[in-house]
Amino acid sequence: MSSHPPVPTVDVGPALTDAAADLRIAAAKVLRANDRGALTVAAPALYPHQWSWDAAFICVGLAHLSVRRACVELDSLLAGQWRNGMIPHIVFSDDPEAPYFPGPEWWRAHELAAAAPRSPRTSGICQPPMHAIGLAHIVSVARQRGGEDRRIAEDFVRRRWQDLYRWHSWLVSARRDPDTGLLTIVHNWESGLDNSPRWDGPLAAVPIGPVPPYRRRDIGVVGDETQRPTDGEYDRYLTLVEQLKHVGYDDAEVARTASFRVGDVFLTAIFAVACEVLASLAPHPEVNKEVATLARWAEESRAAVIGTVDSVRGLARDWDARARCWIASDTIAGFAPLVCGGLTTAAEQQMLARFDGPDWCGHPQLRVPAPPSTSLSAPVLDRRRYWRGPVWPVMVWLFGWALRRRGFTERADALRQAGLQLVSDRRFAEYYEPVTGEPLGSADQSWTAAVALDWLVG
Ligand code: 9WN
Repeated sequence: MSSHPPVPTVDVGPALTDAAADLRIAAAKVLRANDRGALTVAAPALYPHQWSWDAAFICVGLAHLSVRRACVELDSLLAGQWRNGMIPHIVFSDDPEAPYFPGPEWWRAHELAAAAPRSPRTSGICQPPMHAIGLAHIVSVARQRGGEDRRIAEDFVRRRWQDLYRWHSWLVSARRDPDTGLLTIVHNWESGLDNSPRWDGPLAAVPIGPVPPYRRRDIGVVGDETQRPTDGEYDRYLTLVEQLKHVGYDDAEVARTASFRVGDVFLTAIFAVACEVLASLAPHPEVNKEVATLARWAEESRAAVIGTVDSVRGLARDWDARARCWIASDTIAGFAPLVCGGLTTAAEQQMLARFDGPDWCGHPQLRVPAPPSTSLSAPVLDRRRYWRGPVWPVMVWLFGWALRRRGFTERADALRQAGLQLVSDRRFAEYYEPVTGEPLGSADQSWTAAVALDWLVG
């Protein structure tokens, strides 16, 4: 038995209970407090800049507060888009009081990369392409509201659709692995699931150094190193950044020289569904050719994801392109096909049964029935450490969204309920201990508040 108090039930029936209404107000307050005018920081102390996939999730919540402000969020992110189409994983705010390591002076992308903008400063890698999905939410809220909101959102789509298309196009041209059809990441930070056990093998093969002396900031902010990646891992993360800097972040050189090159099945699944969503947002018939291309990329990427499923364990796998081997792991990424679809009905039922089963959402020790980042039955489980065990509300939202989209309404409702119970402590933590429900990592994390808001409004 856990020593923590029982999780309060948040009734999300048609009329909001007082608890749900209070939670909604608290979530909106976090988004407002983290708003720096034109961008929302991912978290006030730990991540005081704009992150790429965070911004997309943040729009899902922001749209409910202000369609106009949600569009501004994506405009700010796209101001950092590189000339080659890449949306960088961090767009740094110009606030000198916003410390983060590694910051712009470490990445030096504006000096070293021919494709990077001089301003705003950015990092030199990417993150999963959630943006079309965030934009679709803005459009859907705006269409329900009509009037000025609808006009703002539709105008945004007309102005920015091609930029999102260029981003998808870059992922295919610079990152698609010809052997597997998966999109390749060249740094584990690009996955967004930074220290997932999925990357243990490929990272172990990265020779450390040379790396200039550095001091981590994250541990001081979080105050508990058991919740963050280890120093050994950070040495490798920064080694990889040095390698990218060494070749001026040039796509072809990076592909040739990077000592971490992995086909990321989860990112590819997000890409597949994001291509479909982006196609559905096409602003006018002049982009029909691009729409057809998006449909093809969606189909090819979905097939690539399905092609990774391990027939014995029943989960999707990543591909280590350097070692030329599959990476099997008991992590949430194994359920990538539930995000993008494409399994046969029988195979999908089996995967859903696994998702609901005792190693995952149905594990008897789980605080709430939501998928942890790593299975509670896996030997590598580390219940407090970042992507090695905790439950991330934002992932619960993503699976709920994807399942609802494909007609699994009951499951999506159950995930929404579980997610709401998790965040009912009003801490809006970055992640939660899966057994005790203790809030971990950063407090007042913007994307947690954003998905909570969407659960409460949606
Ligand atoms: C490195 C901002 C980001 C998320 C990532 C999450 C974490 C950064 C860090 O925070 O990563 O990008 O410093 O740990 O892993 O998914 O986008 O919230």
